[in-house]
Amino acid sequence: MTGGAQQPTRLHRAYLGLGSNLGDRAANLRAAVQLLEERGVRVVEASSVWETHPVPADQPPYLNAVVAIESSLEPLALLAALKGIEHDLGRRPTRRWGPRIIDLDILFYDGLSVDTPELVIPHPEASDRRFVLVPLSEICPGPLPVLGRTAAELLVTATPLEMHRTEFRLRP
Ligand code: A4P
Ligand code: MG
Repeated sequence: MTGGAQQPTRLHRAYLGLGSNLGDRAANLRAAVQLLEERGVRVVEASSVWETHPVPADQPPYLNAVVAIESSLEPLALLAALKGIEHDLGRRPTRRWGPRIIDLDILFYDGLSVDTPELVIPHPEASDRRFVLVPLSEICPGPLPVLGRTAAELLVTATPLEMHRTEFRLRP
């Protein structure tokens, strides 16, 4: 093997879903964005912040948003980084779909399909959730990776959910 120039780092593009329904929800979302940037994950686009009715309903309302990122992290390394940020922001394991300080989900990653016990991409609920599809439609108007349909098309049949846009911003 010859020495020489290093391979350029390959950047991947992914979409992340952000949610919070405990504590200072807007501050939690902003802190997550800041920690992503500090850990080398570049946030290239950010949706509005939406207040959304919780699913299931026996918990406080959520703030939800979606960001597009660029990162050299492979999918499992990105998942580990997200879990680390959730932990650092104070999230501790609770029941599935229970209230949380912060939830960071990988919705799409390049054009990749993954189906393993630790990681499923596209996120299995992405195509039916208004709290994902509405913010996603703001920053990704074209066909979604793997699914091949736009968020607006999927919204036609998505389960109804009360939600409204807020004045909060993910970044200053
Ligand atoms: N995991 C598998 N695939 C992924 C992926 N693509 N991204 C695994 C992130 N994680 C993924 O997740 C449990 C495990 O899923 C992880 O350890 C990872 O290995 P979790 O975040 O610890 O638990 P969870 O969030 O309770 O489970 P899940 O199934 O991810 O729930 P969701 O789908 O995130 O739903 N209502 C409103 N209005 N807004 C919300 O944001 N969120 C939820 C949580 C419920 N209701 C909501 C909202
Ligand atoms: Mg989750």
